[in-house]
Amino acid sequence: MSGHVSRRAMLAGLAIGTGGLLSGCDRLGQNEAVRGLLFKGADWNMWTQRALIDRGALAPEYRADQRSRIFRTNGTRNPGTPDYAAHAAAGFADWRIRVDGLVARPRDFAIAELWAMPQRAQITRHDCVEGWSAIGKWQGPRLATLLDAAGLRRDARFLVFHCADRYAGGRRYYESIDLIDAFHPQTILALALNDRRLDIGHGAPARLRVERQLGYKHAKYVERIEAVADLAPVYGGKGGLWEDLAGYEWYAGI
Ligand SMILES: Nc1nc2c(c(=O)[nH]1)N[C@H]1C(S)=C(S)[C@@H](COP(=O)(O)O)O[C@H]1N2
Ligand SMILES: [Mo]
Repeated sequence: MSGHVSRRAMLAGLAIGTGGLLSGCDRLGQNEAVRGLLFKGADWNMWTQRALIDRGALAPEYRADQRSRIFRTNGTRNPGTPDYAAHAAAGFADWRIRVDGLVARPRDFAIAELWAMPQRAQITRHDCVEGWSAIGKWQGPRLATLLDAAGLRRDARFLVFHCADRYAGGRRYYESIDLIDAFHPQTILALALNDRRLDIGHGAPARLRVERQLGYKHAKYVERIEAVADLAPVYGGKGGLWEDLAGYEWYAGI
């Protein structure tokens, strides 16, 4: 009820009205407007405030010499469809990532356009729920740059990543994140791993990096990013293929 409304307002204010606020947790508390949004509502308890501030914190970053010698692949290692094979053969020159749903200007991004955007590189540790980790350097534009270009609407609350690969029964791999993760400074659409263009195994031509969460959230083979108000009507309704099929947590914080 009112809790729901103020949470939405807070997310909209943080993510859209004040882009960049989440780049540091001390700045978060220093801004008058945000402090008002966060701390004045009677329905906001201390736990919620702490949780939100924590969500803006950065994942640890590592030195180049700490990178894993082998960064294994997991899940789909090649979507294997004729369409994907044709794109791969053409070096993904015609691949487009569609950004649509609750945006003012739905649009397609070519991979070359993503390379032309300001890039962020980060050396982070990937943690898979199956019990393996690897440290690698990821590079690409911030997701925020695409969302700003498309004009995210104020009623948007989640971003759904539709992938090119399908699992048994023709179910598409998909994942979703909220606006805090969407505008987190380390959330990028990675185009390169360890200074090389992403290979097919790691999700070419573009895959999500959402560094505060487990591996299955990092959607590979992204072909569409849809802004929605509610996850219930999307595929199985739980916000991701493994959430739908295997009961994985939607928020897989690490
Ligand atoms: N499209 C798609 N994305 C995916 C998966 C997948 O099967 N399909 N597997 C997920 C899982 S469980 C993990 S651990 C990582 C593995 O990424 P990597 O292959 O680059 O190591 O991708 C995630 N993203
Ligand atoms: Mo995983």
